[in-house]
Amino acid sequence: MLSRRSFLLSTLAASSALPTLAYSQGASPRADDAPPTVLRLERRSIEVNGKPASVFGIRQPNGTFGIRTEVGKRFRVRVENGINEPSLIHWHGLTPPWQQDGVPGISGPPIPPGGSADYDFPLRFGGTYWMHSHWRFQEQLMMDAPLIIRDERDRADQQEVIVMLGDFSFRPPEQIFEELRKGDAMPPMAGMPQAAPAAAEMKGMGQGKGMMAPKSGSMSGGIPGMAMGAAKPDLNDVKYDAFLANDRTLADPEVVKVEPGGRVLLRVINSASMSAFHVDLGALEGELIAVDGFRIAPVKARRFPIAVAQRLDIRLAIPRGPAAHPLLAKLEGENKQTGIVLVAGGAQVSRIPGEASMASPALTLDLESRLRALSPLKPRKADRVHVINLTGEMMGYRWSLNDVAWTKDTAPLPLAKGERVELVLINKTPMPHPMHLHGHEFQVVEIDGKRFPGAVRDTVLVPPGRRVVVAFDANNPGHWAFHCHLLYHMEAGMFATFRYV
Ligand SMILES: [Cu+2]
Repeated sequence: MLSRRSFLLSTLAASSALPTLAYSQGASPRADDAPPTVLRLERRSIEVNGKPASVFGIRQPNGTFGIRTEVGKRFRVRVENGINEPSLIHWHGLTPPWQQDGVPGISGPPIPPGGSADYDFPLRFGGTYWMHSHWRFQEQLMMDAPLIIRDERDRADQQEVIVMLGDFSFRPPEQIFEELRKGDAMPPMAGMPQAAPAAAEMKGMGQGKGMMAPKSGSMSGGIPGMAMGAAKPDLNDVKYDAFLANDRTLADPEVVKVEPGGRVLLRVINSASMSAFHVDLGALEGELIAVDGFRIAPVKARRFPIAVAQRLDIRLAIPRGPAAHPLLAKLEGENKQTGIVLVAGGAQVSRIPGEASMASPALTLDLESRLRALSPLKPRKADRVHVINLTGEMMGYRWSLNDVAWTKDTAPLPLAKGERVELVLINKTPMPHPMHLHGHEFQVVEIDGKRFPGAVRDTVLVPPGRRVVVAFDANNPGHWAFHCHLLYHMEAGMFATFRYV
């Protein structure tokens, strides 16, 4: 553990921005500063499927989950670790000095039980972000919260509604990971006795229309060397007990009162550990105005894909007249769903089943290829290109980048300050991987050989067999993580770092 003094010294050496980060037990803020916003890491109890569940939470002393602040302000936060294990919180999508990025062993040490850490850096952009633990499997146990930075898109006549999506299991995450490694939780494969009912189920699902079989029917995954083009994507490694929207299932969903004829800014955060969804607005048409916090040319639709760790800002116009408007999130490849209900004018809320009549398709890049950034990167030739193959297999649950499963001894990928960098992400596996870069926003500039000025964002989905190129400017020197945001893939080693000073 670094002392406060040595940490400040190393921070000062690395940055001229004078951040006041201090990882030490009981450190107090500088006397000349206003008190920072306190975020407490805590244990809490929720009810899932009628049973109590012990999970984590990140709350201010007044009970607010996470933080809402404004662009242009500084992010002045003290994290207090109130749980009986180490933790460290990552500010997903923000661009802090690297020592404040919250990745244990890369940005700095974890906060010990009873300890605290102070953060102070400028907020460069508005938008919908989130925070989550980067320590072991704490994210699976809901050590996460919204991080909203208000800007001009927030209007006085518009109601903000936040939806945090999650996947929940009563099994401890360590056990889930163990089962994945041993193959206990693997899908039944062709030739195995369990495969028969699964195959029958798949046949009953109707072919074509891009409909994907549920995981139990997916026999392609886990077969190494299988031809990518012919294989159905292998989805949903983990069998979850429930899918949550703001901590609740559809058996008892959150009901939000809205004004008939009013406007809503819906901020959807996919904080699930392993699960991608389609956000289904039902009869309402939504206007997608930002992805991962960054503005895009608006896209109108009733259904939007959201991969793990991504965010969607969607404007809704609530119809006049009393009505209940369910906002659902449908698990890709299966018929499971979760969601909340907007109620205008005291309408009755009828029960929504947790299972839809039809399975949802797998996420595609159809929307991604149509997105256009409102503020794209300046066009520029890449100074450096990293080709990063997404590699691995279900067998033994081995996941890697360029066939290297990351360890502390893995050398960082090189780049240099001031460079335009392009990452060529090629998915060689039968599973989709949502890839996240820390400390920088990137722009999607190519899909399967077609160049276009796509969305600026921080997490991009690379489906099986696809090639996605993202570009970013190396403008935030430090040591940064780049990884698949599927929690158990990351833990298995689908992770790399970039280092430049
Ligand atoms: Cu992955």
